[in-house]
Amino acid sequence: MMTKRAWMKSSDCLSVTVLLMAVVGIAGCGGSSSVSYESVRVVDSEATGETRALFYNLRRLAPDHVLFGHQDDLAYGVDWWAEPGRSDVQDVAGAYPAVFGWELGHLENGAEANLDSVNFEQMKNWIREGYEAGSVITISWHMDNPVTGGSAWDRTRAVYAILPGGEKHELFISWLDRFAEFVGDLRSDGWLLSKGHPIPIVFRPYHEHTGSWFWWGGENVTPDEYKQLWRFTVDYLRDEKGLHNLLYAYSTDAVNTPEEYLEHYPGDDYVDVLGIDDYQALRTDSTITDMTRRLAMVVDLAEARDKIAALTETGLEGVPDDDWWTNRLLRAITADPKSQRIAWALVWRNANARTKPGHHFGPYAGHSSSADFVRFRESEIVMLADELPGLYRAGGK
Ligand code: BMA
Repeated sequence: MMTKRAWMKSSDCLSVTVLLMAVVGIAGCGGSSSVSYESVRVVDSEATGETRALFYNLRRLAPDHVLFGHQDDLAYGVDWWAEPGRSDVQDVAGAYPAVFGWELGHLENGAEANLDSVNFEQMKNWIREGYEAGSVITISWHMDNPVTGGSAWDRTRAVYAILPGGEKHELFISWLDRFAEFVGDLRSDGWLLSKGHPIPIVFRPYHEHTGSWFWWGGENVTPDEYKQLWRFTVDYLRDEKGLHNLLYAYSTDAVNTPEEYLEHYPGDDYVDVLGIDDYQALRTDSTITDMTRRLAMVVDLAEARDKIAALTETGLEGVPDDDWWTNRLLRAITADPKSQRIAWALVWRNANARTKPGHHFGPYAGHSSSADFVRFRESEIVMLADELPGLYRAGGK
């Protein structure tokens, strides 16, 4: 197994060999990999170099490393709001998360802020900041119900209505247009050589569709409607809007069999990341084995398709155990050599205590699990932003 240290060493040599590798097509700096940059295939055959490099590097890292992610990390924490440069994860562990999750709910309505009051213009800046820190950016979207105007949790059937020919199709197109406009503004402003290039985004729409709590999931949609919605979304964003900086992540809720996992799967041509959201398993010693089993299943499904597996959402509200990070999350991930091959694990947001007290899934300074979070981050396999190799560099070793 390549250790964290060995990886960083080999990544240092990227800068001096990447040109050579590109010219003569050889692997440099030792180490072995079953993945080559040239063989990487993503949903978008015209994906930008940075986007392809991200996919390639995540695949290369996944066998030995798990990138730690946190939702809304730069926007607010349990006792602060929009303080430049601040992050609860950094407060505790001295570094930013390696994955930043962001949420677009209410963008579809032309709102200035999302459903959790995060201003969209500020969000764009935080996305740029996270990218310049070298981390992965992933976006979810709790979009309102297009039929009723209710929230994402309004279970009124709606997917049939937004498909081509449906009475809300034009409305839905206007939502995707707003998405494209938002993503179009996400450009790098810091790197001298490629200033202005589009920031790669892992887009994770219509998540947790195996449950019935959103209008796009469970009893509220047929598998066929869901697949059509997914494929339409990808085709439209890629081919009509010309977005070539997206990787597409499919994520179910906690399911136990490949059949359940794949019931709504739109096909290998439409998915880059096979994700799973799993919150319930991390409560007790006896249930964490369920998560290990589920992660191993997703890794199997992903690797059979040359895709990436990820724990796209997890956590336990309030982080009730002082050793939760090492004794629950890390244990669940590392209990099996297969489950450990996920590329990242993202915990949900640290809601501001004034708006939603106790609703935090990450650590924060002064919380009783903070010392354990530091132990967690010191583990050989866990990576925060300060340990990442250049994820966006072609050839990426
Ligand atoms: C949920 C909760 C909600 C939030 C939503 C979208 O799980 O955190 O409070 O509005 O995610 O971020």
